[in-house]
Amino acid sequence: MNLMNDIFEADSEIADLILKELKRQEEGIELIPSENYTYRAVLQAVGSVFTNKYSEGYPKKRYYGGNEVVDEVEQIAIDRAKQLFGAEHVNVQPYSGSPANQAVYFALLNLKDKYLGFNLTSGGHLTHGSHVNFSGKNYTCVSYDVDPKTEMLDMDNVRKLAIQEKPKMIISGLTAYPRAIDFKAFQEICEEVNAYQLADISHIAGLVAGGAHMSPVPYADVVTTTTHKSLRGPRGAIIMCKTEDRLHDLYHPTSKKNLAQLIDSAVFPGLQGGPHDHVTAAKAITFKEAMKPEFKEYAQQIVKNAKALADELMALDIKLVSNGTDNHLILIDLRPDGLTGEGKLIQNALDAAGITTNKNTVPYEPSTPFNPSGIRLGTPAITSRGMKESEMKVIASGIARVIKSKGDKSVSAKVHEEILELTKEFPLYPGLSILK
Ligand code: DSN
Repeated sequence: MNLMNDIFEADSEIADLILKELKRQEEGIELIPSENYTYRAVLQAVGSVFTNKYSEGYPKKRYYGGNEVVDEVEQIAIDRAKQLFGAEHVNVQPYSGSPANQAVYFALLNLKDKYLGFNLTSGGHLTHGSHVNFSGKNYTCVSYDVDPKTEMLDMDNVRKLAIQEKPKMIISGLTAYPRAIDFKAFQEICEEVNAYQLADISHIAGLVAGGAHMSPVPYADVVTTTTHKSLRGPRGAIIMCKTEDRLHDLYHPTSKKNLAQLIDSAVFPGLQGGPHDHVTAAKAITFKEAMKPEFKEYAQQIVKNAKALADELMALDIKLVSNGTDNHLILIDLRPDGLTGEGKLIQNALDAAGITTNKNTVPYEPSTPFNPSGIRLGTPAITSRGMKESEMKVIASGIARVIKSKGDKSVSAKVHEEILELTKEFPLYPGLSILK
């Protein structure tokens, strides 16, 4: 059964656009590090009848009838996530990464409370304290940054800042930082200054699940992750946490709730209404896939591909932030090529070459976030397509030529021909007929 067969009859305009997007995804090289190609089973679960149901509450504690099947699905998703990550407690209901982080703030902080977050322009996320986001408007964020010379995090500096500022929470995690994060060192600092650690592993969850990056789960009080990035699942998120509140007597002395209960009640009824049960079913499928031995190989290959792509780019005289990568992510610094503030120009030129990336700030960005000096790349999606080190050479060559040409249209057109040849060898969803 293909639940999507009816789209043509219901709305041929949208059906055509789905086909057009499939073609774009199939013919291009997807290098946005937060994107991926999910499993066919996940696509189908998201299109399933679970979208019809309302289930406010938690398994066996619902506010609507008819939830006996949803209860089974949600409990399976919880149990699998616990097993996959070794977590004590998991909430699988957050709609996406930002609401998941918002729920943690809501559970642990009072308005205006102080916390430390990673500077957005150097690799943190919008929800880690940006002044335009709830995290910067409602709470007092003090940002830590990378070392200006190495462009890497220096844990001694984070520790000094934590001792000076006495935050209630420290966020570890990244969206544009190409290096490994030492979650154990973050936890030691948190314990020294009586702060909670919130580890946001949205980008690296697949690497953590596959053993290709240190897991924060044994250390951090709370861990959030989206499920659709390197983990390859549906759009959504989960929150993992310890059961006990290590800082209960200090910060929640009158509360009868432990940490797990604080988090659950912040998600529902604190912030969200009915969970997206169709997405919960897809999350359960994703966690099952991620427990297979093949997923370990996949996670290792993401990192191998990122290293191969980084090495090849550097061999072609492209400057990378921190001169390399430890994870799935690469940040190109365009400034040595005379392209300060021209990230948008290069993103567009790469789009014309069939290579999808995103413009991004570099540490201590001299231009603006809308016209930044960097390009962010990542390997989860191309690794899902089966590409390996030899394909990274072809892709690096195309990227380097586009950058060195400073966005010359004829260079992008030539690279596009090569990309079309390459992607033909790696069909996306082989055999899938999305529409009749
Ligand atoms: N938009 C995601 C990213 O690209 O990193 C984070 O929310």
